[in-house]
Amino acid sequence: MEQTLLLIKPDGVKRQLTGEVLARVERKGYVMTDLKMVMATEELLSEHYAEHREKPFFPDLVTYMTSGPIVAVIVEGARVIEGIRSLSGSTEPTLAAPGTIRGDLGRDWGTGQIENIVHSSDSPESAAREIGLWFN
Ligand code: YYY
Ligand code: MG
Repeated sequence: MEQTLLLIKPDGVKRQLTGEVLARVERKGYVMTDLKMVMATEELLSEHYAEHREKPFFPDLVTYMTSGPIVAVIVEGARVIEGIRSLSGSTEPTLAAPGTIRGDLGRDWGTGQIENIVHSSDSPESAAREIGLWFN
């Protein structure tokens, strides 16, 4: 069965949205096969966000992602990679469709840094790589 990595980012954990996010995942019929709370390191984030390492927003992204604990979850189900991306919604909370996690719950604080509650793997290759990184 297909697996994907879901992260509830520090803003989601701080705002006590962990249960809300996981409830949506469970109601959709997906199964959590592993879950833990972790503090991310810059080294882990450099690997996780390898494609963004050279982007101008990367330092602020690291500050955001290390601002508190993250809940990391392996989610399993048929077409779960596409499914969790779809439940998550598009990157910017302001533009994410209502009904999605980011669209319903994401805030735009006007600070420049996008805080969008969740990360989800975007392809089978990313899912395998990211599950390996966060769960060894
Ligand atoms: O996959 P997804 O999380 O929807 O977006 P990406 O374009 O891969 O960016 C990863 C992560 O980086 C995004 O969730 C917030 C942050 N980010 C940012 O802070 N500023 C940007 N201009 C683009 C992305
Ligand atoms: Mg991405």
